[in-house]
Amino acid sequence: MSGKPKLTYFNGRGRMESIRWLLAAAGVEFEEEFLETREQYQKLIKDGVLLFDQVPLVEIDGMKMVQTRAILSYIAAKYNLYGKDLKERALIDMYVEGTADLMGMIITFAFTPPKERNLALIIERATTRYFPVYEKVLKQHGQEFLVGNRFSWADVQLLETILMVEEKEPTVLSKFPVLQAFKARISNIPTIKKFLQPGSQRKPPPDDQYVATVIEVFKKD
Ligand code: GTS
Repeated sequence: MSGKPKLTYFNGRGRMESIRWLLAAAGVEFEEEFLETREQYQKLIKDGVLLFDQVPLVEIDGMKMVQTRAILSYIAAKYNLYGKDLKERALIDMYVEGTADLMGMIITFAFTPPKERNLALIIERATTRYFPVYEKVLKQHGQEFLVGNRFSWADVQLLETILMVEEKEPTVLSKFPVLQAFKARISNIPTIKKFLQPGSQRKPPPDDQYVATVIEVFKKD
């Protein structure tokens, strides 16, 4: 074994993408195994690797971790991206859950029948519920990062979310000057800059092939 964390998931974003972002931001190299067939998934279950028969799976520090939130918290804590005390950690958790709620709307979008997709609702939630909060927080304390004047998981996940929403609506930050500056600043952190370059392990937006693979792997026998 190389000692690098090993990620098992589809060759696409889904729930694993925030984990890829966080590892990359922490400067941690990782390996990936892509789920492509139902047989692969069934073998993982048969081998007793998946605690709840679900992915994402991350093998790290001798553990076979599942549950996205648990994996992210572990990585954030291990690489000092989780605040200096419990109160900072609580703030980071709140900010992260806000972005996770917004990203969740986008992640399910590709799996929603075209006639039922509601892009306008995503943009409305981004611009009236979530982005105003982060704009205000950054403006009020005037610091570079969301929490404790120090780079954290909250910054990483906010940037990931901003870029995801911009893929749907490029002008979405037009009324958020502080977030525009935040985006430029965080994108320029060397580990993140590297992850944003072509050829990194960052995944593209979901396409039909990705959706078809996920449906095939989880189809009922
Ligand atoms: N709470 C879990 C987490 O956050 O990790 C949910 C994981 C989950 O539902 N994973 C899906 C799965 O394994 C795959 S995906 O939604 O990420 O594409 N589903 C199979 C099943 O039987 O639930």
